[in-house]
Amino acid sequence: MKNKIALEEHFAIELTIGDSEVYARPEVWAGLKSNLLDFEQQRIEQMDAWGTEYAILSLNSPAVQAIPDPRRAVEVARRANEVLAEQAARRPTRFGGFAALPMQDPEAAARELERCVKEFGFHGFLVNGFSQVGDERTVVYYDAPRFADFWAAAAALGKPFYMHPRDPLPAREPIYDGAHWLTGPTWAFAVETSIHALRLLSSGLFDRHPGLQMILGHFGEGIPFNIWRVDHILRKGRRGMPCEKQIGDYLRSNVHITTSGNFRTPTLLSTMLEVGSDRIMYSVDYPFEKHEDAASWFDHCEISDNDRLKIGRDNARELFKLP
Ligand code: GRE
Ligand code: ZN
Repeated sequence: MKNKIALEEHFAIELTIGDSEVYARPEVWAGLKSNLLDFEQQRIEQMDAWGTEYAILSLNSPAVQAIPDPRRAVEVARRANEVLAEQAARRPTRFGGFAALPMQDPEAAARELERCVKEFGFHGFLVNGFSQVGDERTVVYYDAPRFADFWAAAAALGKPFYMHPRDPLPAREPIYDGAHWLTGPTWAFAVETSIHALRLLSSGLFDRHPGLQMILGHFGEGIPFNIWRVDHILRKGRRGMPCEKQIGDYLRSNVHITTSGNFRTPTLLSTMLEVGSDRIMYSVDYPFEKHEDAASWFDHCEISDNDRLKIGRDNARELFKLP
């Protein structure tokens, strides 16, 4: 399929590139680094070769979220967003942007988001999970009361946000001791990200802002496959949960799910059965994943061409109001 739109495509700047090194074997790091820093060579060649017309780019992980000093987090976010804005302005038909935000300072994050949307035309923001604030061991999740005004400002802009993975802090996750191969994208990303997403979905955030839309990658980080059980348990007793509806109701009205890094037809079909094809969108997760792997699967998987067009392109066009 030509003219696909992809939404979880990453870049880095010199200030953040180091964060990605732990995720690469030494022999592939030079290539990954060069792919993250590049905007005009292999990034475009790969998009062209595998039929991605337009990519919404976002900063690598965890980057700004792992900078405990709020002033420094603000600085790095601004710098990254300016680099992205410049690249998107040079190729407006190929690149759009998601803002990186210094969630360590919710007021500054709201101001930066507004600047990115109004001045740079960004399509929303992407956060790499929780933020460390003040010191390396103190973390905040965004269902905390201190984010109330931030969410009101974000919802007023009418743009979606992407909840993207990061690893849990080692100090908080002895569960991975002696099994480090399960950290990162193998499994820990999905655990960390699905819990954060479930926190937001069950917090009442989407009752206060019914138009707010959250995007989850990797086929929803496991949530679609367990949503029946989550709600089944909570139907027996809500255990103090403050939201008004069942979590699956928000999943079907406030969440969009992408194919990033999870190129598998049974998984796609199951997600279509759970949330419908209107809420699924193509993504690659470049350069951590290959366009070739994503497209050679997606372009030929056994779904109707109607659904392929929706998932590959039209759902994103509609969500982001693209021409
Ligand atoms: C990502 O940001 O999507 C990512 C990483 C590291 C490894 C794999 C991956 O940051 O998909
Ligand atoms: Zn990613």
